[in-house]
Amino acid sequence: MKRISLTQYLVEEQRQHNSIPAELRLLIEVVARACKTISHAVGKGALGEVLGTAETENIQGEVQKKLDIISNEILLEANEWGGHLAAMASEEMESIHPIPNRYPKGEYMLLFDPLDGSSNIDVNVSIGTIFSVLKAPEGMAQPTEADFMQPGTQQVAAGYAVYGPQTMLVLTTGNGVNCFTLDREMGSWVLTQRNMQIPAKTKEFAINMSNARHWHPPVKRYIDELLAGETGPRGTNFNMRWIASMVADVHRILNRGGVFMYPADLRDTSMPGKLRLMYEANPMAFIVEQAGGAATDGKQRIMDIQPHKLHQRVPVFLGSRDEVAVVTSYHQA
Ligand code: AHM
Ligand code: MG
Repeated sequence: MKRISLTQYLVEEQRQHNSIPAELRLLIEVVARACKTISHAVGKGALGEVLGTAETENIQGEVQKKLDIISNEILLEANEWGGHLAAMASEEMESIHPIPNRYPKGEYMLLFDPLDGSSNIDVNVSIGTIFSVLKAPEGMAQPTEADFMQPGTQQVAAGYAVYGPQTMLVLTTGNGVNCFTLDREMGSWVLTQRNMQIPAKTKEFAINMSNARHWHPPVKRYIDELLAGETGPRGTNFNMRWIASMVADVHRILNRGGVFMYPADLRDTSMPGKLRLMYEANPMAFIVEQAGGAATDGKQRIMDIQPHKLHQRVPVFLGSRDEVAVVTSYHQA
């Protein structure tokens, strides 16, 4: 088998479709390199003294794990000096991270959830890194938080790395979705799946069932119908999976279909859902749509949402097109 590296893929993509300018290519390569470093830290586990809780909380008041902080640092340091970025924003930092004045600035802005699925770190279950790339407004000396308030449709690239039995990088630049596997011995990313496609139909769903008593009626109706099986209104049996790492759940759905849900619920109307629009929902929505799936917040396409703050949360329904359409239609009824 002829091996195509991430670098070769990006160069050829640029030649054929002119879709990846040199600066964006550098950005993607730097992020991929940082993910390699994070993968290495994750793989060391207790031997690298990276497990357990740090003494700090992040902006959303969540206790940070050591690996949350380490991964955040790795991504910041890797991306600061290359000249490809104007600013960064992270789920783990209260405000945006401007590029220090000692370095040249570029035209892109990078957003990331450095380590998604934190509750799985210490139990050796798959976790990941999610990232999203926006363009900085032209002529800006120093981007502000307001410059990040762009809907997901403005993303020029998005991806995630999943740290599981294998480390993989899934990437879109708006021209389909491709998957690279980390060759741990060689230290290189090798193209292993081209043009991933999510089947439109599925019989598998993913939701945290322990929140069922808090759900709004449309979600309750939808899940009740799936659970009713072949004698219910859907006339078929559905299976359930919930890994509690969005990256791993989405990766399964990209490979064999399914619908992933993290809805808002009755507990707190001021905090709709758990997942964050800018670091989780938007990049995953971009990837899922590029693979032929759909992503809504129950009412509208996630990528059409106009953000109003950096750490905004949204309800998420994404995956196989037909199922996302059903659960979304129940919210409209
Ligand atoms: P995190 O970014 O703090 O790790 O939280 C996001 C994660 C998602 O990866 C996952 O889908 C969800 O939280 C799991 O939530 P729950 O613990 O309610 O099942
Ligand atoms: Mg997360």
